[in-house]
Amino acid sequence: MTTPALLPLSGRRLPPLNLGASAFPHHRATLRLSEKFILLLILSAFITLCFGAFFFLPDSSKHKRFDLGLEDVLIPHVDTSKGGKNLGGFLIHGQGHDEHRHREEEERLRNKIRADHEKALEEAKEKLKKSRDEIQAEIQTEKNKVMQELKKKDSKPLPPVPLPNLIGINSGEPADPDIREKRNKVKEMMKHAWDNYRQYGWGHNELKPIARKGHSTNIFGNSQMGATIVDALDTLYIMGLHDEFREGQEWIDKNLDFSVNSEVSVFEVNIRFIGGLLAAYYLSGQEVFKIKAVQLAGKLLPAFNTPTGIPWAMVNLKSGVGRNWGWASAGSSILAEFGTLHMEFVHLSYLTGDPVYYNKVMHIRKLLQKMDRPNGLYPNYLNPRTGRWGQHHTSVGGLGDSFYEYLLKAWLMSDKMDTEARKMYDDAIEAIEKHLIRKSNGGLTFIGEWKNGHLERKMGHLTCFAGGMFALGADGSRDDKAGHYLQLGAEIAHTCHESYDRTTLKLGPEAFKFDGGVEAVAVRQNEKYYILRPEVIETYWYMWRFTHDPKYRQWGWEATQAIDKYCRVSGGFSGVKDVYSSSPTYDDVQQSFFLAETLKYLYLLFSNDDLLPLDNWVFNTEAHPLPVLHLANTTLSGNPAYR
Ligand code: DMJ
Repeated sequence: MTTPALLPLSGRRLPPLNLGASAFPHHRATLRLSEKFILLLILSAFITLCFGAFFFLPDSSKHKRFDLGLEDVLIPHVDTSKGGKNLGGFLIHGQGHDEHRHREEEERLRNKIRADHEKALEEAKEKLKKSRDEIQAEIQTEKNKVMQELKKKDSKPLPPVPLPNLIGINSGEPADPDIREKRNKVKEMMKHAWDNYRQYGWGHNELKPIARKGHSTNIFGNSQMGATIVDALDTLYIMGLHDEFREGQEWIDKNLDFSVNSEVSVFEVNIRFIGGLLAAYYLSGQEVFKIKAVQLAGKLLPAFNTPTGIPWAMVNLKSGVGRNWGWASAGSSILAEFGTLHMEFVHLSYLTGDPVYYNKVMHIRKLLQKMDRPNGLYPNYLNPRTGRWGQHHTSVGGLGDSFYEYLLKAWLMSDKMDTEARKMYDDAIEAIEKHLIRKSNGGLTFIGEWKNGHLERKMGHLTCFAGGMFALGADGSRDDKAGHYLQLGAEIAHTCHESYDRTTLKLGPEAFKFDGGVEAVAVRQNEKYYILRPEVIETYWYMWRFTHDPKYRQWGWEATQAIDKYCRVSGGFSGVKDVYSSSPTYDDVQQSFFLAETLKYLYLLFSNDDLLPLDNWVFNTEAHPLPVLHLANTTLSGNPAYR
C-alpha cells in the first residue's frame, strides 16, 4: 500500500481544510473552473485514502497474536477456505463457528504455554539451589560426555609408543656386607609397615598403627582409595617384595574405583596415585596400572575448567566441581600444587597419544612465563579466576617447593631437550639465592621465607629437599656453576643434618629457626613434630650419588636407627609429637609417603648406583621413578623441546 502524498511525514498537523462559505469571503460567487477542479481532485484523493485505510490496515486482534509470539503456531491452524483471508501473510478471520474454533485453539495453546512456563520455573528453581561452579561443572560434564561419545565414534587405535629403555630396575645389591645389612634392615622396616597396613588398614588410605585401624585425611576426601597401596607399590618392587606387590596389584585391579563422590586434592592425587601407578606400570609392565592412571587423570581434568586454566586445588571426582582451600590467600591456587603436575601429565600424553594432558601443563607454564615476578621470585598464591598473584609470599618449602623441583625435572625427563624449563629453573634459583639463602652466625647455610618484602629466618623440614635439588641441577647449570651448586647442596644437607642432630630423638623438627641465638632448632611447640617425612634423607641420597662421601650413608643410618627406635610400634610406624622430648608421644599416623619415599630413599642410599640410575630415571616429588623420555624422533604436540 502506497502512502498518499497528503499525509503528514513529520507528525506536524496540516491546517484544517475548511471549505464552507466563510473560508473564501471574497470569492464566494466567483470560483473559477480550474479552482473547482483542484478542489474536486483533493476531495477525491481524501475519499480514496479513507477507503484504503478501512480495508487495508491490519486489524488489532492480529497484533495481539504477534505480541504473544504465536504467529507461527496460529497461522497454519486457520482454514482460509472457510472465510479467512490471507493478505500478504496477514490473516483476517471469518465469522461464526470458525471464530469459536479459533478461540478454543487459542485457549488450548494458552494452557500449554502456562504449563511450559511452570515447568521451566521449577527447573530454574532447582538450578538456583546449585552454586555457579556446580552449574558450570554440570555443563562441562555434559560437554565432556558429548566429546567422549564423539571420540568413541571415530576412535582410532593409539599410536604405538616406543617404550623407554628401562635400565636398572632390580639390581643394586651392595658388595659390602655392612651396607648389605643396612639395606636389609630398611627392607625389614618396609615389611613391618606394609604387613601392619595389610592387616589393619587394608583398602583405607593410611594406617593408625596404635589404634590399629584405617586412617585418612582431607587430601583424599572421604574416599577409601588405598593410598598406601598405590604409594608403596614401586618401593615393594625395587626391594624385591614381589608377593606383596602382587597383593597390591590385585587390590588395585579389583577395587580401585574413581567414580566416587569425594573431593580430593588434585596435587596429592597426582603425585601419589598417578605418579605411583605410572611408576608401577613402567617397572612391572602391567597394563592395569596404566589404565587406572589414565582413568584417574580423566577425573582430574575438570579441575582445569577455570577462567585462567590454573586448576583448582580440589576436585570432586564424581561431579567434577572444583574449588580452592579456604585458607589460601584471596581464593588462590597454590604454586607447589598447580606447578607439580608436569612430569606425570607429560607421561600421560606420551602413553596415550592424547595431547590433552600435555596441553594443560604447558598452558600453566606459558601463563607463568608472562607474569611479572616481584624480585624475580614466584609468589606461592595465584588466583585462578583473575590470573593475579595473591599474597607476596615465596617459599622453597611448603606451598612452593616442588614447583622448582618440577622445572628442573621437566628438563631432565625430556633428555635435557626442554631448555625452556631449564631456563625457568635457572632464573628462579638465581632469585632464590639472592633473596632467600643466607648464612647463620654459626655458619649454617639456610633457606628462609620471603614474606611481603621481609625475610623470615626460618626453614622447614620440607625445604631440606632443596639440597638434593641443587646437586641434581648442578650439571647443566648456567655459567658452568656446577661446583657452586654441588657445594650449596652439601651445605643444605649439613644444615638439615644439624637440625636432626640437635634434638633428643635425632629426628628433625617440622621447622627450625636461625634467629636470636637459635640455630637449626624449633622454637614453637607446634613445630617440634616429626611425621616420618623424607626430605632430609632424600637430600642425603642425592648427595651420596653425586659425591660418594660416606658421611651421607652415615647420616642416613643415624636417621634409620632413630626412626626404628622412636617411631616403630608393634602396629607399624608412627610420627612423634616432640623430637626434643625423651618420652615422645605418638601422632598415631603411618603416612603413605613413609613407604613411598622415606624407606625408598633409605634403601637406595644403601644400594649400588645401578639401581634406578639417574641418567635414566627421574623421581617425581613423591619418589616415584619415571623414565627419561628420549623423544628425538617423536613429537609431543607443539613443544619444540620434544621435537
Ligand atoms: C610428600 O608427599 C611429597 O614429597 C610432597 O612434595 C611434599 N612432602 C610430602 C612428604 O613430606
